[in-house]
Amino acid sequence: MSLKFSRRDFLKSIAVAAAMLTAGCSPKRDTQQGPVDQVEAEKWVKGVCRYCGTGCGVLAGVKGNKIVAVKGDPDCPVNRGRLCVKGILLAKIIDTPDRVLKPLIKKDGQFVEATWDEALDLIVAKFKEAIEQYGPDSVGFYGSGQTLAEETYTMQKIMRAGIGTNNIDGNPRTCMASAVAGYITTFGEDEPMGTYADIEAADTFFLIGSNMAEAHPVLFSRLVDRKNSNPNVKIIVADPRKTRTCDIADYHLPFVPSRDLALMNAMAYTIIEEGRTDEKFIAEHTEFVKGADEKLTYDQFKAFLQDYAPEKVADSCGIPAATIREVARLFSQGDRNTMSMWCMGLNQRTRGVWVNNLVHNLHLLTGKICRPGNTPFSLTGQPSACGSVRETGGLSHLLPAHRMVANEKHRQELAQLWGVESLPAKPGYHTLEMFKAAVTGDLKCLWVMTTNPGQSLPNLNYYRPGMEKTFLVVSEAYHPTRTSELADVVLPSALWMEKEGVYGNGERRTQHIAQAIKPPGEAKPDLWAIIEFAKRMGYEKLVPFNTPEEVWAEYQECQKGTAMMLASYKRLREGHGFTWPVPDDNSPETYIRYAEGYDPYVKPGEGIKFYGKPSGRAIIYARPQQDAQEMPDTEYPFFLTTGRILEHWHTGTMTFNVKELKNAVPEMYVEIHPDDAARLGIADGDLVDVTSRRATCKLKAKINGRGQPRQGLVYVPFHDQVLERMINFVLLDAFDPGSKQPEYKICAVKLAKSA
Ligand SMILES: Nc1nc2c(c(=O)[nH]1)N[C@H]1C(S)=C(S)[C@@H](COP(=O)(O)OP(=O)(O)OC[C@H]3O[C@@H](n4cnc5c(=O)[nH]c(N)nc54)[C@H](O)[C@@H]3O)O[C@H]1N2
Ligand SMILES: Nc1nc2c(c(=O)[nH]1)N[C@H]1C(S)=C(S)[C@@H](COP(=O)(O)OP(=O)(O)OC[C@H]3O[C@@H](n4cnc5c(=O)[nH]c(N)nc54)[C@H](O)[C@@H]3O)O[C@H]1N2
Ligand code: SF4
Ligand SMILES: [Mo]
Repeated sequence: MSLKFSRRDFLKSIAVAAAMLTAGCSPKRDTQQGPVDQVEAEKWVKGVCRYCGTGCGVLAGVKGNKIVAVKGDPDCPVNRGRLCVKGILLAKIIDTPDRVLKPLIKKDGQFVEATWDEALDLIVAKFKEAIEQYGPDSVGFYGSGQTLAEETYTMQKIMRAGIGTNNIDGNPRTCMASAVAGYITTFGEDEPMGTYADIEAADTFFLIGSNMAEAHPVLFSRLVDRKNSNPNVKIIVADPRKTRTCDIADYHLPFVPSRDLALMNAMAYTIIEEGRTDEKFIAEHTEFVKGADEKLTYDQFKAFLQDYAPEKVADSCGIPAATIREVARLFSQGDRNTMSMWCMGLNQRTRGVWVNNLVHNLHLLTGKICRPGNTPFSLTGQPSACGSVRETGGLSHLLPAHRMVANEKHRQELAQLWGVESLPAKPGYHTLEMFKAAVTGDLKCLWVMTTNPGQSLPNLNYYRPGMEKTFLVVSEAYHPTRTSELADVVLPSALWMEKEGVYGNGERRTQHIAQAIKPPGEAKPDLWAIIEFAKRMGYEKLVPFNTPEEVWAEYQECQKGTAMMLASYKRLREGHGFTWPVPDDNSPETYIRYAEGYDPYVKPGEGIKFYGKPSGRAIIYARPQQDAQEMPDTEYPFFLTTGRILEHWHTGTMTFNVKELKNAVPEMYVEIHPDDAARLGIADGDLVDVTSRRATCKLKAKINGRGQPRQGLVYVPFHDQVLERMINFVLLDAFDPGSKQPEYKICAVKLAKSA
């Protein structure tokens, strides 16, 4: 590995960065990429990209106590040296003027610097007082899919085994909860059965509600490679908006928002009607269910689908029946391998779980599952939503290693392991409930870590006053943010490679991040703050560890006896990530779960076994079309959807600190269909009022931009920090009754040129 960038590398890195800015992915693998103004390093330290769930391996070039360059790790199987523009520019998020360097305490409305002792003593006093007066459920923790696994594991243990409450939730509730519930209801176990390697083995790709080109750019580049090297590959993109992902699509289905339940039922109808099912697979490995657990026969399921003939639903979906039939045929064609990928377009919905079930249905009906290139693969958004939250038990209803709070046996197993009598059985608050309890005053103390809910929750006019009212602790790397400004105490956090720990990406790959540099000022790893808090609360016995490695060793004990065994620290330090299950240090990583020959928990002769279900069978669900909670009407005639763009990350605390990214897209905007704009007399660049029943945002119109919504739909990215452009004020806070995930993707608005 060369320590110095040559002039050629330097020029190449500029060219690569430029190509990515326009295309969203790098043209070639194994290129060396680093920030253009920093070209020398003393050593390269192995880590994982701070941003998306793709989980690209990185090497951080260190000189003194500075990261001077970041390049893709050529040995990481995820990206093989590639990075997108955000990854390349990661070094620039570290030395910024808005880093928090000392604990801050709010006094008379002003933040004043404090010592760690003062800050922690105050937090402990407030938590103890609330618990004594109002009980353990009067406090809560709101975490993130961007924490390290060790941080969330430790915090959830303290909340449950120490304080005695399940009030621990996190932003994966706003992100992955419907995918989790989809996998669990259908297969009995969370997380995908396949891995990214399925991309290189699939022929038909069904992308629905995912803008991979901008949200998972390096993974998208693997899809581009697959298509370029194999002319037989066909890509179907189902999204109400034409996105950059459609650039490589053979079919784009711009259906009416929220009508994808009907769309996928129509595909299932076609597959059955035209005899394109795998009857043997259905008979051996599936059963049919309606509602929660009402058993159906196959014939009853077929009868249910009669309402969804493509010809019957074409108009309401906005997609011609012939197109629906065509993509159903492509999906189910016998000699082709089919991989589905989806993301927030399905999850952030009041019927997010159902619509997840419907993707699984298509794979189960056709038997296109648990074989290379055949898989329903939910794309994970955050770098460690899987590794740090779904796996560690970082949501109010989960316990470590995919156990459930509602399961008494699971609670007992962990109570025994942790040396406590019992764990609380009462369900904790899910995200919106937790922030609502802050509004109503039921939640007295709230600790927020590695997330920015003051900007990222929906219906902000309702929730922000609650954050101000409750005793709010915010662990942050930067200040002010839209959440830290509402805090009573801000704790300065070490960022990314200023600390050591583990991330788990969207393909079950557990990867280690080494510490490359020391944090600035008095910033500390969040794990340190959590352990100090625990000790001061009197829970010394629950935190018999000081290092992430020691936490990991205990966490591995919790995994024993489950099908979710992760790699040891030794292996993680040395290797380039392992896709679990890896039952011991000699086990290879697992490519395909539930399949004999791949999954160590499936015995010889068992073939395919969905062991998450007592019957060993996966469930095909009858799920009817249900529209979004708030559909357009005469007063609010447009659908509004929200999401991401390539250059920015969520609330922008990191990416607006990188001048190349900030300059690329300095402010957010509203994408409008040209015909709608013409009708309303709106020209490109005009300031537009986007108004819902809850609030108005003022945004510049973007017509024929990189994304083109269908008629009647407008789109706004949610990265802006300026109050009048923060679209989350406009959104409603309806959520899925099963997963409790908010419906960020759909509400109704009206548009008018700003006065
Ligand atoms: N650059 C960048 N990358 C990121 C992130 C980031 O902030 N910036 N965040 C990461 C995170 S945490 C996440 S969760 C992922 C999200 O990744 P994606 O889900 O791919 O991105 P989004 O832009 O949120 O939404 C995807 C698409 O859903 C579509 N959609 C809207 N309504 C519907 C509907 O009714 N049905 C369907 N099927 N689709 C609909 C939208 O038009 C949009 O194109 O991105 C990750 N990657
Ligand atoms: N309108 C709309 N809203 C959405 C969505 C949408 O599609 N549309 N998507 C939702 C989804 S999927 C998601 S995942 C959420 C994301 O929403 P958030 O999690 O609220 O957004 P981030 O900007 O990722 O917040 C992470 C915070 O952690 C801080 N940070 C970074 N590193 C560290 C660290 O090591 N320690 C600590 N303590 N802090 C650190 C960052 O500065 C930042 O403020 O947004 C949700 N909100
Ligand atoms: S694709 Fe995702 S993980 Fe990879 S470099 Fe870009 S933001 Fe980082
Ligand atoms: Mo997310």
